[in-house]
Amino acid sequence: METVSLEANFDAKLTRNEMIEPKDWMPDNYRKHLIRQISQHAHSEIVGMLPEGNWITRAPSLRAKIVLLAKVQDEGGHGLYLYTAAETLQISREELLDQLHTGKAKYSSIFNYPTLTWADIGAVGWLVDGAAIMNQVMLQRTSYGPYARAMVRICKEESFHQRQGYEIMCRLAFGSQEQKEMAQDALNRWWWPSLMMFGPPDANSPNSANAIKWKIKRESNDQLRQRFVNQTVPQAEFLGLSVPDKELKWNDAKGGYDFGTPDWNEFENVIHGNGPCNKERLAARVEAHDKGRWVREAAAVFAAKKKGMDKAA
Ligand code: FAQ
Repeated sequence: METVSLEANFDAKLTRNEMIEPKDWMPDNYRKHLIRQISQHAHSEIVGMLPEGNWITRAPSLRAKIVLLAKVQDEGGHGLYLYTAAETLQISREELLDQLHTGKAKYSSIFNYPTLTWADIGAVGWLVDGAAIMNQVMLQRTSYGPYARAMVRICKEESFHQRQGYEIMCRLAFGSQEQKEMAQDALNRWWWPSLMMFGPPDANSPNSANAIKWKIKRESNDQLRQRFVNQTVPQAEFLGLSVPDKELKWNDAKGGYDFGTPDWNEFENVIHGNGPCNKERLAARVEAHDKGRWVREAAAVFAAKKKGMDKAA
């Protein structure tokens, strides 16, 4: 088929809201856009295990430890689904990981902030997973089949993650004065970075036009950020905590909250490698990858031997 009719066919599929599958023809820029977004998303899940993993040995009860362990393992699983989805776009796992380890590929800005207290684990579950779900619900209807199907599974687990975080916040906010102060301090530090997770304002988002045109993103960065604020402020009120934003106020006319502007200079710094924990996070991933080399080699040798034995049988 001629490229023109291939492209017309691709556009028609998008118009009919049909999914694009790995064997379908797709424009090269669509493929590259997806590799960028899906791999960034996968890296975020894997790097996102680090700030929470930091607290597994210090969880305040056996129950809290088991729940956190399960959550962190889920994040690892999400990373694997997403790497697999990205691999269907003609790029290898090695190449994707190399892009992360050399700093060529980004991962979510949020994971470059430290988890200083147990309340931070509550805030990460409540706010970070809350923001992640807000973004990922629309991605269940993204136009690329393997990505959309991965998101369906991921969203189910993220809901549990958000609830476990809110449960920790409830315990602290309704606990002793000192615990309530810890919860407030965590909210103060995680609020603005959570708003930054949605990406730059629409007017400064270079990838959004194509993402919307190709139905990769169904809603814009600002729309999702607004919905997150509308949903989360009443949850903070229920906890008796105050959102650290002097400009926050309900706006009847728009049926949502007005809120202040995140520090976009800080955001730019963080996504360009200069946040509080960027170097530590990347070094931890590179070290884990190097230390896991013997496992990958042993698995490859075992798989090759098994293939040989199966052939001989
Ligand atoms: N951090 O033109 P846009 C989770 C970059 S999963 C870092 O608006 P786009 C689960 C962007 O890449 C969290 N970089 O880009 C969990 C681009 O640079 P590039 C991850 C960011 O793609 C919870 C440039 O800025 N979720 O948390 C960020 O249209 C707890 C211009 O931006 C996803 O990845 C940022 N926040 O929109 C795990 C969801 N924002 O690539 C463990 C899928 C923007 O051109 C514990 N991704 N940039 O060099 C998306 O929906 C989109 O990619 C956005 C960005 C919304 C993140």
